[in-house]
Amino acid sequence: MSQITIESILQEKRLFQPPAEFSQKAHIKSFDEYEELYNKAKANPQQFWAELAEKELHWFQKWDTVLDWQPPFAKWFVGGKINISYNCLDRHLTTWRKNKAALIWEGEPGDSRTLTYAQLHREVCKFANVLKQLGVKKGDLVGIYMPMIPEAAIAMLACARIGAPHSVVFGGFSAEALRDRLNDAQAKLVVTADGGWRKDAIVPLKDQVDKALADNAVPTVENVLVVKRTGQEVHMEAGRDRWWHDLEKGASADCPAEPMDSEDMLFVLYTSGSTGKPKGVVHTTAGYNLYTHMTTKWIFDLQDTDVYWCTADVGWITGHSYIVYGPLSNGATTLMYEGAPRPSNPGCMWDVIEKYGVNIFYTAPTAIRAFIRMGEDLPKAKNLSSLRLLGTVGEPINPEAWMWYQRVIGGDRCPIVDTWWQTETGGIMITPLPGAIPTKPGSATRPFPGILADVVDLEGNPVGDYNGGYLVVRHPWPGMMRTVYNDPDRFRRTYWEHIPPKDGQYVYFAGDGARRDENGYYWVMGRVDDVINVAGHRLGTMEVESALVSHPAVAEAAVVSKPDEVKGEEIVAFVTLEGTITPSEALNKELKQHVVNEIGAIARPGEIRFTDSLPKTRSGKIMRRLLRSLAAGEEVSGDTSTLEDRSVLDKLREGA
Ligand code: 6R9
Repeated sequence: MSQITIESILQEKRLFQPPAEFSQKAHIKSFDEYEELYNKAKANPQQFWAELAEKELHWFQKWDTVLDWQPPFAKWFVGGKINISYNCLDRHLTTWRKNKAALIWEGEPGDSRTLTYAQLHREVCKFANVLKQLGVKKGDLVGIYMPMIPEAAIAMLACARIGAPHSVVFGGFSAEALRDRLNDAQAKLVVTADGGWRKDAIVPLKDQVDKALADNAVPTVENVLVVKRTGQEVHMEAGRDRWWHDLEKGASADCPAEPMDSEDMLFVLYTSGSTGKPKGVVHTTAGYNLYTHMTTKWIFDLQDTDVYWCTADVGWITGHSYIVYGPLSNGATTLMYEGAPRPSNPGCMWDVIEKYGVNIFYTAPTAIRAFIRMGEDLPKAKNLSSLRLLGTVGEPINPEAWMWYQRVIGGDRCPIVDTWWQTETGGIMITPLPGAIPTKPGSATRPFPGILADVVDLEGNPVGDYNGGYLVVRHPWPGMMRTVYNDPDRFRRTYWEHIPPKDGQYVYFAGDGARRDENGYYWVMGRVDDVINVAGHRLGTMEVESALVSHPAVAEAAVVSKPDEVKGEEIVAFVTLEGTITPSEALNKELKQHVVNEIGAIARPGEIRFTDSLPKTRSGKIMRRLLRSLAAGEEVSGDTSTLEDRSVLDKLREGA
């Protein structure tokens, strides 16, 4: 859970006005202007979005119906024809932006590349033709498992260009996790690289793909395309695997963008939920294009000369919406960085800002906390004066980390946008508009125009100011997820029926706890379900438990989190062992590694505690609340009367 408590809200009186100089040049210049937009959108959301869609995007054919809402299924801009790759590339070529830098890339070993809009367009067209040659057709799904190199963005845009939905799997996921996702998505082709650089070492991506596809484990995959990045030896399976550069050489650079229906699927992105396997979050074309376009424009206040840098990985939604689609749709210069702070270069982020004169910097609280630990000297040794706006995303930010970010990185001159949103929402939902909305450290402030947020109890009643409750959204918005891939029932249950609809009014349940203060500012407290947030990465406790239980020595596992200074939360697993197996240090290590093999390094438990039994209710449910207290080293408080066997708790305490 977040470090932000009700006390910190009540005590947090610091308020920072947008600097006048910033506001004068901003797209949205004052609080009044924000309120006007907000009220206009609230009065008639459909008209609000339709006007922007007309003005801001290119359409092959205009829509007939702005919104078709059959709760919980929404369709936006029905009847329209559009292509997001066209909006991100082609339309800029007839303007002065043709030779503007679209993508600046910096590799971890220090190599770099810049692609102008014309060059990026050419690369995307060529790769789209490669896909076509290999038989990829409109509607076929392409898996992308890549390091942070330009080809990742090129592959995404090429898929969008020909109407092949993509499913990007984060390069830090294991072969097993990759296999599950490719299977669920029924991928026809996989795009990968021999490897990628991560903290001075090579991540062997192609080896992982080989493992994932071994023994025909993903029968739908026909081809694997491999980018040569690191140059190490890799196995190439005859008839299946091909080098990107070999095929690209002969490909034509002429590939008109396919006019897509507004509601054609653009991508599936897997994310963790509280139960079962990861969900395939489905986003479609037109609404997602409009929503990421508008949020990027107004929240990052993009100006034509800006260099904009979002430090996320393209394997997450933040990379999709705010490295690739949102910035490029706006004709911005987006920076992509392969590296991360590492012992050989802890100050590398500040080097990149200085080298390229970055103006807008968007990162995560866990990164900011790590920067704080590394000390002020590193950023202070660099020239960061190009920065004019800072952003954060991924988890609640502690007010003191916010203050540090503002002072040390922002030089007390840059507004901070603390942006709350989710894989499911497609784009940012609650956020300051930097020239318009005064900020309070730790608050994501106000809903974006067109977003009707609220805080309610489990029956759906508004809880009023200051009271904790569940964060919900009351009206559909263009960037919202459309369904869970192949599982519309799960979509309905998870997001729309958790809080029962009242008088036919459905509300979107985000899974976060929140409070609203007297200024209408939102304070997001963290997840209210069994989703944990380790270093900004979403993990379901169930996923980690399933991974542990899949080890032959484990009988039962219960996973909770405890607060961690840098990562936000850390995984603590309580494990009971099979039959005669006895706990040992070696087994402890082996189980941690087993979780890494099953899911990836992001899920490595910080701590595994062996126990004889787990605390359960009479109906057999594991009482995680108790385990959470134990893991955090707190006194177990609250009601324990439903515990079946009280001695379990005493034993666990003794073992701690
Ligand atoms: C974009 C992204 C979503 C969950 C979300 C919430 C947490 C994200 C936040 C935040 C407080 C913020 N979260 N941004 N909490 N303040 N500014 O991170 O998507 O990976 O799907 O995670 O992250 O708990 O529900 P995703």
